[in-house]
Amino acid sequence: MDPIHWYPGHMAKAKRQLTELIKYLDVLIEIRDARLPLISHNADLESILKRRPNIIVLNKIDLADPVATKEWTQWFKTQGFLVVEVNGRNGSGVERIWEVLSQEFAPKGVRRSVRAGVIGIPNVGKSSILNRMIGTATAKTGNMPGITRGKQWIKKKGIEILDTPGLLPPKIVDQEAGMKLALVGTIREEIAPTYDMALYLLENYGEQLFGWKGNGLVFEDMDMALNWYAEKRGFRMKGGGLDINRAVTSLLQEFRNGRLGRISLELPPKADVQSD
Ligand SMILES: Nc1nc2c(ncn2[C@@H]2O[C@H](COP(=O)(O)OP(=O)(O)OP(=O)(O)O)[C@@H](O)[C@H]2O)c(=O)[nH]1
Ligand SMILES: [Mg+2]
Repeated sequence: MDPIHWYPGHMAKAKRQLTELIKYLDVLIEIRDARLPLISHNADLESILKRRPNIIVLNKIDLADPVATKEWTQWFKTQGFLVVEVNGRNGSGVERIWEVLSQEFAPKGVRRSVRAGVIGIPNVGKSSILNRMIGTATAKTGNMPGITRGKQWIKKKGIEILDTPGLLPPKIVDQEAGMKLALVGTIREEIAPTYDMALYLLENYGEQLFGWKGNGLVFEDMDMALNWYAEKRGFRMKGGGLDINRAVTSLLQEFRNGRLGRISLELPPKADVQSD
């Protein structure tokens, strides 16, 4: 299996940009993937993120196992975090972000508005959530002095949200984290090893997704499982052979859009032990 590479240069640049961004912010709204709540957080940036209070938003709950998501929310609360579950695609739960912001951070008296910004790794749903938040906001405010032109703040309930999200690079601690980040679509397509990802998915989640055993199916290896999937979907080339490239693409796509079911790729530390 080829390792997924991430270049240190990107991290240095991200650190600089984040340090610059948080100067203007009082609160950070960190979007994480509900299927990967810890792996979709970049621990290298902790020292910067810690400088501001934050709200953790678990997004894409429609794709995650609902039981696991409940456990995660509980786990984060126990750790003292403010946590909100949302579906950035249909907007459910997004109003709750405004509520938490205003309950926890709205200024008392005549102080200026509290400023918040959305941050997160690629493809985690930052823009979707921001658009939903903006959609329900009452007023837009103009450019702020000192901030790059073009950036706007959206105001509601005494809170101003920066309309541009901050991007965090994903942190790939090991091959497994890399695979999971790639599966949820956070790693650039060009460097994502799709064939290995498909095999990894089948190996670790195939039984859960397809219920092979119940159907009396046993595979010698995951290449055989991939053949089975190609056959099942009827992916054949002109000559009649199985179209494995198409199977790989389709499997990953079906996983990403939830067609194979709701599944979480990471469980809270305690539940991890219990499920063994
Ligand atoms: N199923 C599902 N899809 C979502 C949800 N939120 C966002 N998406 C989808 O995820 C993809 C990425 O969403 P974006 O809002 O563009 O994510 P982003 O973090 O702004 O991505 P970058 O700007 O590329 O880093 C899009 O296809 C969205 O439609 C969600 O809650 N559920
Ligand atoms: Mg975006």
